[in-house]
Amino acid sequence: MTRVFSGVKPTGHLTLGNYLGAMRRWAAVDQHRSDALFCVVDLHALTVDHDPARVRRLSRQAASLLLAAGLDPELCTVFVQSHVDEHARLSYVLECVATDGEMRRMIQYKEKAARERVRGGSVRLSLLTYPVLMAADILAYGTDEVPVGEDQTQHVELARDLAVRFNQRYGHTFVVPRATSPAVAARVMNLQEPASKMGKSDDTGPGIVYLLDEPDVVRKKVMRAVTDSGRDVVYDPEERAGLANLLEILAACTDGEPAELAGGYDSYGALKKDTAEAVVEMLRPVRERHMELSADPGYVDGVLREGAEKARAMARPTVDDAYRAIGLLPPV
Ligand code: AQP
Repeated sequence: MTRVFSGVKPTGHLTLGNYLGAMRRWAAVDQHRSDALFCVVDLHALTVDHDPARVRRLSRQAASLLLAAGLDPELCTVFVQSHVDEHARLSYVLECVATDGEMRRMIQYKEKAARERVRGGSVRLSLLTYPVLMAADILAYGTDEVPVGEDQTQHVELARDLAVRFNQRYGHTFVVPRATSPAVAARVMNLQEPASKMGKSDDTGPGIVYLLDEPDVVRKKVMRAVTDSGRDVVYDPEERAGLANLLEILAACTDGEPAELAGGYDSYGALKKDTAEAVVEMLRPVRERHMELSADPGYVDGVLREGAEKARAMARPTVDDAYRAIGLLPPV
């Protein structure tokens, strides 16, 4: 059976981008057709300036939202990265096959390091090595497929490269994974800055739809989305990015096709209204289930406890193999 692994990072409240680019597909497709693990990757949240209490709170909220989005612990494994030591154990070994040049070429590193510098902060070493830890997340489980939004495909490519290099140097140890992305809304853009990805740790709140936003807040954000001075509704991601983003969001919510949907509108206002309602309706059950789960923290704890046990048992043999293969003396 195909092994699938993916995760969300508790660096902020989860967004419509996280949902359309990744979580929705995990629940609707991946958990049903594969042996799947989904993880709150909390170690990755420590790579930028962070507040410990907030990371803990957001980790719990992200776990609850994964379940609220439809992940079923009977079908898949849901857990928190830091509860499974194998991720950090394997990461070190993979650092010994990765190069600093590879790390410095990562687009997300360049963008996030630049942002940290603008804010006057220093860049944590862990931000540079973050893609290696992500490779460890993936390779520890013998993962075949990594369903991610487009922004993460470069990191999955790196995981592939490291797996191939390790196998060539030290003998076959890792399955070589591949990224998969949705056909529509693989990169949801910020509603206020359509040239930038909708990112949960960005500062432009009005451009970001959070999964837990009240319906009226969602409506307001979508109605105020930046478009352009044109009048006709056409799907042109290159020239009319804001409009294209709205059409992609509507298409993703209604299982439609952006260019076809464009033909049905003669004003931006009508498109925005329908998009807002489609988003509100899509998120309604997620918010409701999240509220129910918030009232039952013992249930979420139980899922995470069992998930970590299962994940540990799955990861340990591969990580032990990697330790042996690279030349470390097994415990005596
Ligand atoms: N805007 C997006 N469009 C489509 N997919 C997206 N994803 C994130 N943003 C978008 C996908 O959601 C999954 C979980 O993402 P993550 O938590 O690992 O964080 P990220 O990729 O770094 O994105 P964020 O939300 O913007 O976080 P910050 O701001 O902290 O960097 C991934 O599969 C991702 O592709």
